[in-house]
Amino acid sequence: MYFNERIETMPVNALRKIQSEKLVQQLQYMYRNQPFYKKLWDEKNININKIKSIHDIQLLPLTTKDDLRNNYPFGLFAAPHEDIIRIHCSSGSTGKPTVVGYTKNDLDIFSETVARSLCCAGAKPGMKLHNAYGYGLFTGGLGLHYGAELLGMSVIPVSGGMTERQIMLLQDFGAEIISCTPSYALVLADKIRNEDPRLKKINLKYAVLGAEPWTEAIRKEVEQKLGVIATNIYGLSEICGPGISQEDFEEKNGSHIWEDHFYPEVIDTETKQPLAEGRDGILVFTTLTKTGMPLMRYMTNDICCLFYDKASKRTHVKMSGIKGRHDDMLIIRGVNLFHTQVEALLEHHPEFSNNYQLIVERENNLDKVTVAIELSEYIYREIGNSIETLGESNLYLDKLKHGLHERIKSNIGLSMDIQLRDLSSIPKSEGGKLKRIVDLRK
Ligand code: DLL
Repeated sequence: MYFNERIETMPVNALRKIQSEKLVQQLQYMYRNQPFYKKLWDEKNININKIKSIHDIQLLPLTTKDDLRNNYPFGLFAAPHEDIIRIHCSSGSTGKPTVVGYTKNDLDIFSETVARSLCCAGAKPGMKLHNAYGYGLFTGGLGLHYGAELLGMSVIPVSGGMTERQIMLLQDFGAEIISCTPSYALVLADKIRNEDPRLKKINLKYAVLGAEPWTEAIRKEVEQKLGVIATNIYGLSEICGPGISQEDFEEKNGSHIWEDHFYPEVIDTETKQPLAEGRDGILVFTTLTKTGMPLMRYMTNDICCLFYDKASKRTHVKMSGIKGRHDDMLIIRGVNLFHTQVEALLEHHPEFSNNYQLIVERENNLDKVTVAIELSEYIYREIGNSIETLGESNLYLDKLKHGLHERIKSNIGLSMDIQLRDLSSIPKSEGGKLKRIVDLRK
């Protein structure tokens, strides 16, 4: 039931003591090894020696995704390069990703917190995990993989896609637990139910779902269609990866944050001041034990609230589901996407104007993005007429569309439909501003 019972059920006061001790050590380590933080704290006249308790953390400035971007790729690494034994990335808001370096110490923490999360989700040593999170730069695949191995499970590292093969493996290998995004769980469920309505050949009991926001309605649907208990796993690569927090399979009312490693706060979106339990705001994390790339008060931009659940088996604070974003990041089929990433790919392509819009829809339980983009003026010399008049079947326009589709796919990893539009045809809102994202999902 627990992976680390002593820590997971530790009284909150004892947890605070550990957090304070770890914070003091982490601050000293960061000051010595991360020139970015040394400069920041020196400039703000912050004497880290005066910070003795976790309650003093609010004296320290916040870290943002911009800070990571400005230090791309390795500027925030605290350990020497020979000690960085793995690198992961997630989407940045421009063409460049956000980079995270892990030491052996960090990967041990990563595996431990994922092992705790899997237990919390219902897993036991000896069970099989069908891991359908993507393996690669994304932290989902490898993160779940090593945590499950540490717990003593056998891992089936299927990764994403190839749905038919996934179903065959689920039927033949009899995995009890699946990990994937909630939207992919629904895709699998629908396919399985078409062939095997009574789930006779499927042995799944639990689903560990995350990497994108989901709702109670989706939980019900996955549970009913796959015959599982579905719980939420949350995380972000900047702080570690999946398993920063996890829901208990019997409680299903918020995810425990493993606070002895990741200290959470929720701050007001305007004042950036800490909010009390139960109030929604921006989730902020401090790593207390990392050595590869520790971060102090990192703004995740995820909106949620924190609360202590006295009726829970574990003492660690819970977070609600993610209720939105404070920035304009989209999550499409588990891939984080900023519209500015598409914008960066339009540079040096004078055929396109700067007027573009991402239209997000849901089709068969999967998100679909269409890029509507206006052509630039000079193109009309090539095609001689408006797109409206030419219609769809124009070789030159087809080539343009195909080129952009391929550029987006190979840079961002998502296949998007391209809709070419005539100049000034995308409606602007009041004030002449073009709405970059039109989200038509429910
Ligand atoms: O998505 C890590 C992960 C992998 C979590 C597998 C869970 C399972 P990133 O690619 O860095 O890392 O994206 C992090 O995804 O800030 C949230 O906006 C969103 N996110 C992650 N988990 C959840 C969740 C991984 N359970 C960003 N609910 C985060 C809602 C989630 N949003």
